[in-house]
Amino acid sequence: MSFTSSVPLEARLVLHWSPRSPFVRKVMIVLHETGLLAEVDCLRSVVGMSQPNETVMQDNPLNKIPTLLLPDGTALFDSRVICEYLDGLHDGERLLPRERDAYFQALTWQALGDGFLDLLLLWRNWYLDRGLAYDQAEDPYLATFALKTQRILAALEAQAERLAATPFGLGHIAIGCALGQLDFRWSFLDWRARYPRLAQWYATFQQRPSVIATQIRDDQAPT
Ligand SMILES: N[C@@H](CCC(=O)N[C@@H](CS)C(=O)NCC(=O)O)C(=O)O
Repeated sequence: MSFTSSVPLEARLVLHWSPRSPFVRKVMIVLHETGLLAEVDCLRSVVGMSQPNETVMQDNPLNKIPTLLLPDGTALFDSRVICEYLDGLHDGERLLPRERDAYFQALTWQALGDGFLDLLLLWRNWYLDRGLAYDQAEDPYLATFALKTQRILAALEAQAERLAATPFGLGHIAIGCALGQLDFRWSFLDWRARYPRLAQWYATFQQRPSVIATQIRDDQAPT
């Protein structure tokens, strides 16, 4: 992988990328885990819910990253599609298992992790845009974001042992990226004390080289 600010050569994969996007991080973890990192050029792309990016939108009308460009110009999105595509390009252990029950378990965990991320991004935009405190109880949206967060964490706490006992895969990656986002933007929530088994699973997740190599960071690109 190399990082570039111009449109790269053909015959390589190009990823609309940001170091502060947890959905991009899913793809980056998959690239590390599968040994495909060297096949991809990362194009720093700044997007936001109120920040359309013409270059990204030419490839993905949703204005979202990650978006992956194949050598023939085909654009793949979203992170779920990209991760599954990459998982078909390597000979190692699959991150999306082929066995039916395990496959649907992984997809459901991925849906939970991705849904949690969607919630966290919406929640932050909601209170910052309105100049509110994140937990202003009179705002029904903020109260519901907070409630759903506790319910998601409680659901994950109940599944922590199962997560630990299941071979590492895309479901783990999505959930780990959501918890990483919680630490990155919501460190004041201190969720570990209330959900110790999940915290234990997450501590193990954090030790993987692919996870260490893809820490979310704010590069201060203008928003
Ligand atoms: N479901 C999408 C979500 C991607 C997403 O929301 N990405 C954010 C950055 S973390 C984004 O592109 N936001 C810009 C926008 O919503 O216009 C995925 O899994 O890739």
